[in-house]
Amino acid sequence: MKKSFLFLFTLLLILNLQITVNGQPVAPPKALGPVPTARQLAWHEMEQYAFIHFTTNTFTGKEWGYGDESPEVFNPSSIDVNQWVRVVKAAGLKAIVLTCKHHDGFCLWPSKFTDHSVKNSKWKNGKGNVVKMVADACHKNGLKFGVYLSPWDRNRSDYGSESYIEYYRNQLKELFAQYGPVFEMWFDGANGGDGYYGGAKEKRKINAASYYNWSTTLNLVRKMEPEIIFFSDAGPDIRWCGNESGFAGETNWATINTDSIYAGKSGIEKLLNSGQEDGTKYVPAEVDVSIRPGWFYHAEEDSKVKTPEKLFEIYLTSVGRGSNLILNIPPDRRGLFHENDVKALLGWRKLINEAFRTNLASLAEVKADTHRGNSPKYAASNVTDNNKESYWTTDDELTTGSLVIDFKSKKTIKYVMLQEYIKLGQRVKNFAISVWKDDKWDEISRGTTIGYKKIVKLNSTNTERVRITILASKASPVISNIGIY
Ligand code: FUL
Repeated sequence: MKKSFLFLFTLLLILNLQITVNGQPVAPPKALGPVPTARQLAWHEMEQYAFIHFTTNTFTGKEWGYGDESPEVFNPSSIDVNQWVRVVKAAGLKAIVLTCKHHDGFCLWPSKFTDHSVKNSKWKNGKGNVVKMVADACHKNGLKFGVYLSPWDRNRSDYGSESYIEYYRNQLKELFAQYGPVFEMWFDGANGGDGYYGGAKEKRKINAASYYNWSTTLNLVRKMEPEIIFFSDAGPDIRWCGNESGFAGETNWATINTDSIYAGKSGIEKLLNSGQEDGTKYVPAEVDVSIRPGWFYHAEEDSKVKTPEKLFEIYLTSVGRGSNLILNIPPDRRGLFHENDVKALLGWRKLINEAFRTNLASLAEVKADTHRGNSPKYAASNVTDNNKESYWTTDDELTTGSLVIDFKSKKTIKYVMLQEYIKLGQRVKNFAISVWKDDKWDEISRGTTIGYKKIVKLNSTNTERVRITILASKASPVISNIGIY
């Protein structure tokens, strides 16, 4: 009994010494707001997932159905959602967000609030339900499931009036009650104007800032699914990256002032792409892009599937810039991912695996010019300890600092990966990467923001030492992870 008490006492003393200086604990840096919520942190860690666009457009060849399509045209000949799930997982994607209803208004589940759905299609004699199939297959196979329900509806006669908002909310209730858990809800900002609208065939203009009364709708969904992540141009949880070509800004702040930004507002693309250094809300960007030129499957685009190399480049400009990537893969008229898309996805995964197979930093010695309070709790070695909760940081007065990663022998390096400990807020404004060459430091790259993750592609270099210098930061830099490949 006595012995074990002594052991415990000694252990506590050692632990205490490690985080104290002169008996005083060295306090961590204060959070620099705005900071991510727990659900935003969990979302960051997903990094990449699939988008699936599937509706009558797949069978009519359109991108935006007018809303007058007969439900009968929806008739996949040999749908296999397990193939979707297998390929999505093999590609390293963590979830599927499905277009349960696109702008044409056709519903992939037999909604009781409309006849414009799978229940009036030829497919499975109207007994099929794509949403259920996909949600079940995701949940059974360890993928998360997300919902896209287009606010703009070119089929509904009451689009533009109050009753449509009721309809839209009823459908959300239906979806969340039956097919959850749902990790992300995608609110599309498109409001193109003209449509079928129950036969009216006219142009309708809504006020995107007020018509949908989003706060009521989001509260309703949040009550059903507290951990949901809401995507829209302006958040509230994650924002659009401002383009559909696959890149977040090289400077990419997760923070932004959302007060005057709302879904459908034009002219905000640049702002969404870079975020704002002094933004008042934490709303990181999501990069949405399709593996093909269109969002829906068109046979004539079979030869235009993005190559593994192009997808790898997109990976670097999305995940490698602290955003998440939502990569669209549209099923064909059989209801399968086309062979060309499958090949591209698997080739892409191979490129990622090869590029990031060996982290040279994990076995290297890491030293910093300074660390907070001289406490080992904030030492340089924390950036390679594989623990996302530990970090290197400096005293509060400092907003610069450098870390040297020493391999002890020459290595060929191609990528540097950096991560800030964003629980304390995004901070770094500028950094530089140097390598030891001819007995001195040679700067080979400069960057701006880091955030959740930054991957820097280098011209392949041979060196035994790499130096990461934080040149400017909003407050003491807090770096949790460094990888060198
Ligand atoms: C856009 C839509 O108009 C496209 O059809 C597609 O759904 C894309 C993801 O969002 O705003």
